[in-house]
Amino acid sequence: MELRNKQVLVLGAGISGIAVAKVAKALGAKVTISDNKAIESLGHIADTLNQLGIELIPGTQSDILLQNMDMVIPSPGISIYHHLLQQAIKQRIEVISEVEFAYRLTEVPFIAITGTNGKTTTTTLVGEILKNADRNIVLGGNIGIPLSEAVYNLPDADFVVAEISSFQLEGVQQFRPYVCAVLNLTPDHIDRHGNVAVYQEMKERIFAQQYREDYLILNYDDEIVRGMADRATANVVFFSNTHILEEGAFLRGGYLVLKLAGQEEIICAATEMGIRGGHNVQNALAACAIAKICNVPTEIMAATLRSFKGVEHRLELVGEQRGVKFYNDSKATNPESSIVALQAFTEPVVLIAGGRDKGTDLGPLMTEIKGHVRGLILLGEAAERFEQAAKDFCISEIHRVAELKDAVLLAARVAKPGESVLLSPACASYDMFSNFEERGRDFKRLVTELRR
Ligand code: UMA
Repeated sequence: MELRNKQVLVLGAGISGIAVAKVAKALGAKVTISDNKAIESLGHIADTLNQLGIELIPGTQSDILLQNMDMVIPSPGISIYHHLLQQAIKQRIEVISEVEFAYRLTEVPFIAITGTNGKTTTTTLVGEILKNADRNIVLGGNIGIPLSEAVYNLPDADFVVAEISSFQLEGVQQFRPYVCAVLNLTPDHIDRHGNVAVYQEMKERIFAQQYREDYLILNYDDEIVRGMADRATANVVFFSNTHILEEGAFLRGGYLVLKLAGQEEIICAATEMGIRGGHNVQNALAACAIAKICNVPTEIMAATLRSFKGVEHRLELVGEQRGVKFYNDSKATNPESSIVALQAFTEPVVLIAGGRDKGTDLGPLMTEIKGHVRGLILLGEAAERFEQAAKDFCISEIHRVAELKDAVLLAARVAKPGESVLLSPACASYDMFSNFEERGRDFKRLVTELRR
């Protein structure tokens, strides 16, 4: 990508914006970064950017910022309907996402993973399998590592393994992954995209530019995702943990099986896997289908599935107290994630839920809670609505607490040996924490303090 003497405007000085600004600068562009926060809250960032020769403009994001710009790169958190981006499009200034920028930086083939849930686990697992097979990889994207910087720093990689969100897909044009996967699709981020149809449209952009020689991995068990095959140009490989497929990755008699080009291989038993739950079997099947396309031997997939203990804040086992296991699933920021988490438990669960309410239908979650949960502890802005919904479903043991600390202490008191305590909020964290990571770390600290 030729950027010398080009004027680039980056919108948002979060981790994505700062990374892409640095790379654009290194490629010879004149870079301006604008953030709607006041300068006082950008202090340390301002110093760093200043040292790099990147101009930071804090505060109001008005059309004047577009003057003389050749390209605008919005951060993923900024909607394409932002007035400045709409104005840029009107003025025929190129608007691309940081992922599109990263894609244009390299010839290295992309493996891109999207879906409503399971993206981070699957992306990490694919990365682990490829690393164990001695492939040199770049890992990044929505997982928290800006892709542009990661790609720029490792130009000789064998693969770029990227977790991709619907936000990032709003601004892609040429983005063409060699292999991509859509894990599942349930309503999420409706506040951003307006409706489920647009959310799905954004997700489908992940495969829109693929060629016939590329691969698209789709969840056969998810009707909407299965239907995406009708719009695919690439080779479609399905995965399923409920159907024995003629071709693809599937579960048969408790074993993960790969069958591609008529050749069948058994990977391992689902019970041997280091991560629990049917949803993780699906994630593992998707990861193995991807690994197979990258020519990884089955034994390496199996060994990785046995040793892989999951990702922080996703059904993460924190510890055990008097026969009660504590799990941190702070990443579950919507009801669907909490439903799949609950389905991973065979023992009764004391569930800690609540946070910033996304206003989604609570019926399916309450049905799951009724089946798996012995005690429900609610906190945060959503507590009242959750409590009402739980009462409507005749859930008997409901507690309300003010702080996460109270929730952990109460959970430790009410859980019986052999049961598990699960933090799986089904809500965003922003009412009480900066992000889900902070909420998860706080939970882990509180659980550790129980021992004292
Ligand atoms: N800002 C503006 N103008 C606005 C709105 C925001 O200037 O109108 C500024 C804010 O003041 C802030 C910056 O933009 O300084 C924040 O940008 P951002 O929200 O894009 O955050 P980043 O720190 O750059 O993180 C982004 C992703 N964030 C989002 O998609 C919201 C991270 O995904 C991602 O890990 C990171 O880039 C690296 O690629 C997080 C996320 O919540 C984990 N993703 C969503 C999810 O998983 O549900 C999609």
